[in-house]
Amino acid sequence: VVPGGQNAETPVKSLEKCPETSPLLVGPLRIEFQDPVSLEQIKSENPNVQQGGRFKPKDCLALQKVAIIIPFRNRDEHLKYWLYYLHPILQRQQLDYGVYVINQAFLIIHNGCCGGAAGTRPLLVAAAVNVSFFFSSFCCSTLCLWHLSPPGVRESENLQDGDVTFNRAKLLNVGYTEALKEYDYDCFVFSDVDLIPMDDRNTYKCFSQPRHLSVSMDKFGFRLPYNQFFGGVSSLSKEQFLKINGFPNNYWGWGGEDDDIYNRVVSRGMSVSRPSGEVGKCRMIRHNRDKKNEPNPQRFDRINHTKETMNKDGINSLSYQVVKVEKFDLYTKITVDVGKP
Ligand code: BGN
Repeated sequence: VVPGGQNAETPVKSLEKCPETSPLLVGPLRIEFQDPVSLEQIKSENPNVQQGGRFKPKDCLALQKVAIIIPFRNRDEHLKYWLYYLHPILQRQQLDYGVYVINQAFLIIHNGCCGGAAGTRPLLVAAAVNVSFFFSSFCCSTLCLWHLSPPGVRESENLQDGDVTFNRAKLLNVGYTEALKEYDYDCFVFSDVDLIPMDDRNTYKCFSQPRHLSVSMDKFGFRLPYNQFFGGVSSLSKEQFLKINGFPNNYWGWGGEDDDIYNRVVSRGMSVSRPSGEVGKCRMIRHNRDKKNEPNPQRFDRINHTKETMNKDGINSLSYQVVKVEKFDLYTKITVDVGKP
């Protein structure tokens, strides 16, 4: 017993840092999308993943705290494959991580189809987020997102995904913001839901420069489609993300937002880091073009003006409404209304 009454014999159990390269990695992986996978199966194969899709290694202190942000709408089949393949990989990579699926919805109260909902009365949207708002007869579109039967009670099963144009980059900004409310993440990996790495040495972490991870996609013949390509999967530390004022909020529809992000990175004097073409191989799950994600005709003009717009459009101008936060076994789903063009 040392002076002061503290017991010097009590071993202080402090975890050692995990090694720079995880000893658990296996290298190339077989990735295929033939056989369906079920959430139950994924759950039982990943017993150490905690609620909300969280994990940290037991035997060492992870080098980075990584939030994985997935912009999402209507792709549950893809999400299952993503969870099936990525959870084992991310655990082998010895990361302290959480998976955040940012689901784009749109709040419209449709009086016509929400029988008995005429007049003005408060509608409580998810008590958890403490948002309430009023509706009256002002909005009437083809869309009924919230179907009211008992007054003031939302029937979430009537939630539709919205007839509004997709906004990938804004969803990524939302993911960054929401993940930080939950944990002190220092690294953010932004991943499309349909991209699966084919080699676990492609570590989903941050580097001294913003990183592009999906460098050799099967869709592009396992090559970069062009040198400035920054789409698919990328990672930025909190610091790097803030240095570029986050991502643009005004790219509605398909294309260009990743080029804008690339422009931001370069214009702030950073460069893009990449794994080798071998380690960076990945597969994309084939799919038809989504509805309401048509190529954005403004993208050509927008990416020509990143330098002028990036200071006022980004994480500093982000506004959205959280509709609900759901903690599932394998991921956290955050449904948001990001508005419309
Ligand atoms: C590019 C798109 C990217 C997309 C890649 C790969 C644009 C901007 C105008 C040139 N960029 O052409 O957003 O990730 O293709 O599909 O359309």
